[in-house]
Amino acid sequence: MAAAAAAARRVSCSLLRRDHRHLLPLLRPFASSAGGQPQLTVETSVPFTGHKIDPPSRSVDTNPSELLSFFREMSLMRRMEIAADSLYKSKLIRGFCHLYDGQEAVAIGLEASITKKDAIITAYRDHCIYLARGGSLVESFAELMGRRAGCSKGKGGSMHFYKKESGFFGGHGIVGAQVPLGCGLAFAQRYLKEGTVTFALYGDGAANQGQLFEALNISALWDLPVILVCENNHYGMGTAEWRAAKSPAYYKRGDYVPGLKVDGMDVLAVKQACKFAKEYALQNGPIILEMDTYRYHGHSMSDPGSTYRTRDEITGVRQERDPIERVRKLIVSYELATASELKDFEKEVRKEVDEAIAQAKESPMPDPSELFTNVYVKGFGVEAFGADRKEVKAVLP
Ligand SMILES: Cc1ncc(C[n+]2csc(CCOP(=O)(O)OP(=O)(O)O)c2C)c(N)n1
Ligand SMILES: [Mg+2]
Repeated sequence: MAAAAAAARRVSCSLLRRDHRHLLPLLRPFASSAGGQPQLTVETSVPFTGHKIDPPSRSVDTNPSELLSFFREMSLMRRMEIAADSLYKSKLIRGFCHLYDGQEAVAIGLEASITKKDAIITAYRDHCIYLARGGSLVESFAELMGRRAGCSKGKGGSMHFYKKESGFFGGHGIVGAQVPLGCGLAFAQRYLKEGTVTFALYGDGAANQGQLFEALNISALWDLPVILVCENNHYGMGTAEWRAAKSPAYYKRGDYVPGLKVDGMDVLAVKQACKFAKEYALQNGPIILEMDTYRYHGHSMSDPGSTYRTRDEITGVRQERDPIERVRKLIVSYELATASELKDFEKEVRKEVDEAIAQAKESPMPDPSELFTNVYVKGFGVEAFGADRKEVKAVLP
């Protein structure tokens, strides 16, 4: 971080290196330095496309420390997921495990536009959202390895990360089920007049489910402050979107509910869209954001991810649209840090992840009595039988 601070102090907006002049249409610095930091304005990679709404501006305000923190946080997420892959292969993580590498810009851009009083709820691809909400690496790895120090006490595993105090309501394994729950959270926010919103994230596969439309209908009818975020990574397990959806324009699928199509690989575009959506939802009710994104790993650890898509497709996205590389280019062309400083950054990140894994491994497995806590049964291990549920069998831990 010391390198980042030093780099940020060195920033001079008027100094775009000669060899980066070709980026001028993309980068439009202006000389304001309110708050001590130079303010930067960056154009999004592509324009937003609106459905029943005028889209926000493509010019996004940012500053050096934000860009550096985006780089750092996305690198941390990327490294965490790659390390989880290795831990899985060494059998230290078992069961379900869905990785988020490739999609990091959605988690980071969303977090940059809201507060911890706003709520987020997502499906099973949840590790990085948890991290973005302020969760720690140790809690994440401990949860993945089923240890006591995990964010769900080692009882949830990969799909059930949770951090209620920071407005993160999971981590859900049943495809689509989190969307009606998210609408319920928004109902509570409206009822309690909290002035906050809920972002309910779901995949392109989930986007075809009936429950989504039922929840959206009632949310629109009651003007609930909910933002439906479709993370369109273009596949639901091994099924390409065109095999599953008559209309893959998910931002339009709310019909009477407005929507916005966003480049989900561009963290600044995600930030701009989420800020816009929050303001809209507080005034008017639901809106849909379709994030055009991509997952580098297979669907889960049992899927190599290369039987239903070509290697060229994956390599092409990495080369052309990678969210970390995009921010790296911005940082270097603004001279906020050099390429070698960013490499040092990444080395620090790698060390941080390794240390967290070592610490998480020291945490013991949950006590067997935990089998009977936090389950929907009254009392420890008590089950009721019979038509009138009057026969009771108690199994003590
Ligand atoms: C109700 C239900 N049906 C099926 C499954 C099995 N399943 C798990 S993930 C998945 C694909 C979902 O794809 P998508 O919504 O695009 O999310 P992504 O994995 O791409 O993030 C399916 C069918 C499930 N968990 N729940
Ligand atoms: Mg998908």
